[in-house]
Amino acid sequence: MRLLVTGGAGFIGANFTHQTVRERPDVAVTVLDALTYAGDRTSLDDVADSIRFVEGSIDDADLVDALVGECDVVVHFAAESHNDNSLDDPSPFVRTNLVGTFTLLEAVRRHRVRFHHISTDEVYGDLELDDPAKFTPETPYNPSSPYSSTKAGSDLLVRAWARSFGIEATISNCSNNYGPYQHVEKFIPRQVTNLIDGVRPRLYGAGLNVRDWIHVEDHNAAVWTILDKGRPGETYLIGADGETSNLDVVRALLEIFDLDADDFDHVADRPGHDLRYAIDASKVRDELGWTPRYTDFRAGLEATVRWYRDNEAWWRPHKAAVEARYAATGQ
Ligand code: NAD
Ligand code: TDX
Repeated sequence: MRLLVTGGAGFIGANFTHQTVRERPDVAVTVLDALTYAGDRTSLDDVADSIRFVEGSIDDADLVDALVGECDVVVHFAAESHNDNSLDDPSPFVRTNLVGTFTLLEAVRRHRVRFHHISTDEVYGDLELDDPAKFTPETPYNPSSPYSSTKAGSDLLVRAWARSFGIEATISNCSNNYGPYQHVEKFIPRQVTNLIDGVRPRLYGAGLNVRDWIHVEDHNAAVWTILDKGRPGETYLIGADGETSNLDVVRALLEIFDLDADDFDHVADRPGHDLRYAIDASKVRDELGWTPRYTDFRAGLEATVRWYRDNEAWWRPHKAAVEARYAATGQ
């Protein structure tokens, strides 16, 4: 199989590329990545000899047409992915998440290759803390931020291209990922690297917001399950029953660092901050037989802390710029 992975120098895409090289020796991987501030070529150092890397943007129609024409399957991770950045400047989100996805879909339509679109649970908006409900594939779309609205728009483009043009596409909407190679702008790596630097963790608002954490290896294993067994035209929700409040995540990290449970600061809340996400993953579990392996969140956090301790050379170059951006919003 010739596989085109967009966004393979980012967090989830790099882990997906590692997993694919490790477990699927029959797959020839080409990574297309624009190496934005969030992309890091060194995340692929360990597999550099086993893949082809192309630096370029998914909204470059000629480049995308040529690369899609040479592959059998596209897995589309590339996106602007950070909510806080989307509140500061939505324009790259529209360009990459909407126009970039459109550009890929047009190439897929011309070349009739299989397409898997990576999306997020944030397209469904948020849930109340005490609501027993979880997101299902039938939950109406109700995105809150420029990020999640552009992801929602990209999902709708994929659905329309599948229905109107008959492209062979699947979509997965996953909950919050954690693990190695996650950019230090994101919640868990930001607090871990702050703690390594002796800086107190920063909680937006009261910290009661709930995220449904899944290890990135489990997300990517589910993506492979969908590539192997998923039905064209279908949407699959991926999650591992990992609902945890931000406050509890910070308290767990403080314990791992042997610090007092109150050694953190409350900072300005995110405007429009989604309260709670929760995924009902029964379709991918029951119909396709996927099960998560990293179900001990505390053990996963400890392993992630070890990874950031052991890989300071990877994250250190990004840390100061990220903190300068947060300082500007009092966060
Ligand atoms: P990331 O920001 O770490 O990586 C994004 C990658 O895309 C980077 O390598 C970047 O250089 C690349 N990129 C950005 N614009 C591009 C463009 N125009 N052309 C080519 N490459 C471009 O993001 P991530 O956390 O790895 O997320 C990957 C995908 O998974 C996204 O589609 C995101 O919406 C989705 N997702 C993420 C999570 C999560 O918790 N991180 C959860 C569910 C879904
Ligand atoms: O310093 C912080 N303090 C804090 O309390 C940061 C950076 C975040 N937070 C909060 C905001 C959220 O409630 O932590 C939670 C997680 O924040 P992010 O890591 O920014 O993730 P989130 O906004 O939930 O979105 C993530 O999951 C869904 C990814 O970034 C998206 O790409 C994915 O679609």
